[in-house]
Amino acid sequence: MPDDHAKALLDIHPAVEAALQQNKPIVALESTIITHGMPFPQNVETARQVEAIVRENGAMPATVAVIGGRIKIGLQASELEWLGTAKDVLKLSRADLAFAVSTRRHGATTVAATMICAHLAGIRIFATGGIGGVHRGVEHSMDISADLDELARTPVAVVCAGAKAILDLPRTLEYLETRGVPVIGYRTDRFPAFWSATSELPVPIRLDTPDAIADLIHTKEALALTGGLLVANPVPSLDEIPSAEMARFIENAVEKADRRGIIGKAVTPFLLSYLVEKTGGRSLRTNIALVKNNAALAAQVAVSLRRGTADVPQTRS
Ligand code: PSU
Ligand code: MN
Repeated sequence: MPDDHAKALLDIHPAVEAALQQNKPIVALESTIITHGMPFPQNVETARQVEAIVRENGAMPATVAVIGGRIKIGLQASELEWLGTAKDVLKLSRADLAFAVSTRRHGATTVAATMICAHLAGIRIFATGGIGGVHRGVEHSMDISADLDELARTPVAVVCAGAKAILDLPRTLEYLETRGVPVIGYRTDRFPAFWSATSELPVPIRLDTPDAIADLIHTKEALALTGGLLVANPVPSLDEIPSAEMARFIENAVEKADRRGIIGKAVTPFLLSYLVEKTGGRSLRTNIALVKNNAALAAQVAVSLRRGTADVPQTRS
């Protein structure tokens, strides 16, 4: 639960507030995917559908964004629509959140910033598309998404479709291991690669049911292990673009970003929109399908979490 100082900076949507009061399942959703991850109008349509999917699976959606310096936990329909075309919306990670609030700006929250805001509001689970990670060429750029450190420090479970193969996936997994973040493959032994249901990389932990994931979350809390955890949920096979097919597009995109000198927080949005263009919209269809798939799983885990303390193994007497 937030302390009063933080709470004064949050606008919690009445429906979300009611769910919090009644201890009902809630799933946080990010907004960078709306403003910087997908083109209009698919961004708004998807955001609406994702909220509906969370509800259909028995949980309350809470899309997070900063509007006029207020941290919104749950958006009104009109706010969500506005975000879809608004200009001057900052991409907010941990480093930018206080600035956006103190200068009363608008901002969309990344995985890192959404985790921070969800935690302030008392929400324990969050669904997104893909997390940021260690970028290819990290030895030159030092580009490591703040999402990874956030997973290490903030106690929110993040459901994603793995990490995009525009990143250095082996190093992303190494970094998560170093920082002590449990990485769970949902019904898979291989780490999913966003548009592709699988990569070559083994996933450290496999779990096959929402209840098993909820049990792990309870157990981690019982052990006072701080930080979050990552659930990697493969895109449904009908919607995937196999990695061999995607590889060529990705090579081109990374090269192009490099040649244009694109750096910092502009890198991920550039790569995503370049790929939508080069795949003739196919990567966008896959992106939409995987976000929906993650919203459903996150809601199911949120429901399991609320079924009370699961059977955390007890000490034998
Ligand atoms: N994956 C997507 N679309 C996105 C992002 C990831 O398909 O918009 C966003 C997420 O908000 C993620 C962020 O947290 O990109 C990572 O950005 P960076 O690499 O700059 O940390
Ligand atoms: Mn970065």
